[in-house]
Amino acid sequence: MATQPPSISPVKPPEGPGADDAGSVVMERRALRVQPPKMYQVVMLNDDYTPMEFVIAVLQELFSKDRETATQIMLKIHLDGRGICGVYSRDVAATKVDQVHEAALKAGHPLQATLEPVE
Ligand code: TYC
Repeated sequence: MATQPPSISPVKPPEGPGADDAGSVVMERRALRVQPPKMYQVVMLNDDYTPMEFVIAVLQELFSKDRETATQIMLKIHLDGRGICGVYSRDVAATKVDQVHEAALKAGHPLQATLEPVE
């Protein structure tokens, strides 16, 4: 991502009696506030067919979870219908969703994931 240069805006000098440099232009340097990037959570959805072990493996391999954490997330999805796998910048989150779908398709499972902006 390209960074914006500081904005420089011309400021009118004071005019009238007492203004010693009337007619000249003063350049004021104002730094732009840098906003933190918007973040996106990858949400995995439950289904009745994908094996639990496959979901655990996906969480370990694509979302860098240890086995215990992956198992807890998988069980949460199984019970609640959905669960958060991780929070990333938009491009990284979109890539993770693609990777989940690619791995599921290759293995013949209907596992689905989506991304949602974090408030
Ligand atoms: N519900 C699946 C089963 O009983 C397991 C599962 C968990 C599937 C999480 C998808 O995202 C998922 N085999």
